[in-house]
Amino acid sequence: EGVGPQEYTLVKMKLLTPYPKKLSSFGNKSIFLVAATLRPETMYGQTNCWVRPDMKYIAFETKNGEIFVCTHRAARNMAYQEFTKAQGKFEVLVELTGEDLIGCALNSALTTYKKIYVLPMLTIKDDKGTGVVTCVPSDSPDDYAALTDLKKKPALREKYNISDEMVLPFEPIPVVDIPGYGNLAAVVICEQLKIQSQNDKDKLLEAKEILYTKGFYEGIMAIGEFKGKKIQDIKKNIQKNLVDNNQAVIYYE
Ligand code: A2H
Repeated sequence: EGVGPQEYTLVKMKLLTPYPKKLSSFGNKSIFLVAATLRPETMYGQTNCWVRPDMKYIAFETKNGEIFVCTHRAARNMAYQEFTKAQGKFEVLVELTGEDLIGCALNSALTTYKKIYVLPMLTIKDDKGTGVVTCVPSDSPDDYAALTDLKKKPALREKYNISDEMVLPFEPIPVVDIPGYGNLAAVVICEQLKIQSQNDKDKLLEAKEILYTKGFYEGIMAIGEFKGKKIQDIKKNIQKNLVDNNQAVIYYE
């Protein structure tokens, strides 16, 4: 980790109705699960949203009248970054756990999948980002490993009441071409390192380090309006387009 604050892109994943019980009081307000990412250029490859089943989340209202769902910690940080009406202030409208959100349907920007689902990831940290993570299995080894766990283990799906339709149809989408790894780099590296599950901590760390640097310095877009361009040159453009279209916001911590 460097000095100074880390910039994240918060992707606004729009919850579809009917809202789950705990959020039903919001009626026709827009509700977003806000996912912190360092890789906005990979959003074309989102297959689902991750939350941690046992972790606590809250809902609060932004100054634009939208409802954001994230950890209490992230909401407080956002309140100091002009997300709310009064500096540093926000009201906890609802408290819920990841488990309350699992199985909900969402729309997210750029991805080819029209409707994606909230699924459990057991390794989400409570002291980083928003506690909501968007899944891009083509480019994130953690995401590919966690999605593969759910696909391979019917008992894990059953435990969280996840139907096959929420998981099995969602395949990694080629988004970034990395010389030597191809356009599904996370899949390739998980196979090369023989990563068995989302709990393979050391190997996942190694996989992430390799891909993160390579992806940035050598990656080329394989999809979308910047297809054929280097990631380095267009990462900021994709982030800006998302923000300008009200599909993402910038957040620091
Ligand atoms: B990244 P850093 Cl395609 N717990 O987004 C665990 N992981 C979290 C998290 C949390 N609380 N909050 C965010 N993250 C993930 C995309 C992506 C990411 C790709 C490739 C690599 C990658 C799609 N998931 O991250 O510790 C989010 O996943 C590799 C590091 O702040 C976020 O970016 O450096 C990244 O980790 C932030 O991690």
